[in-house]
Amino acid sequence: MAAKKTSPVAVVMGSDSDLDSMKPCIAQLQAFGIDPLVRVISAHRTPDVAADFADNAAANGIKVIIAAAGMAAHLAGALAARTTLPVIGVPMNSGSGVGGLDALLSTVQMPPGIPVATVAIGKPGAKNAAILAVQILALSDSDLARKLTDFRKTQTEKVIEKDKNLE
Ligand code: RP5
Repeated sequence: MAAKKTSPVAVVMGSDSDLDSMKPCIAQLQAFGIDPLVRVISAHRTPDVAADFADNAAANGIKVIIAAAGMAAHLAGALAARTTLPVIGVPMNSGSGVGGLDALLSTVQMPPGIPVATVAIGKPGAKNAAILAVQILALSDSDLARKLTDFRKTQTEKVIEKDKNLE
């Protein structure tokens, strides 16, 4: 039997239809040298799998969970309810006609006591979820902290360069 993949970061999405929006998240994590555990788990369609995943996440070596879902997006909250690991929620624009606002409100409006760190809708949020996960891990990982500093420096240099190109 193949060994179960382990990673400090899990990227969970409610449907494979969310994968395209979550590619920037996976790519950004990989750019920091993190190969995430990627799963499709639905709070509504596979609630038992979601519960089992959250219950065992910490024991399986996961340190941060990134959860993406669209429409009535309960995945991040449902996972956060069953683990004390930090959960980052990414609202998806599922094409429901309201541009992801449904998922944004469903993800961000957690009751006091069970936080979900909610990022922007879609691809921009997906990228930020990865960076936020790295920032959390970097608190106890000096190598990642160095990579974050470099990432910010490069980002700043790129914007200054773009500004120069307009002159
Ligand atoms: C949510 O419903 C998923 O996260 C997805 O954004 C949306 C639509 O899912 P599919 O019908 O495309 O599987 O649970």
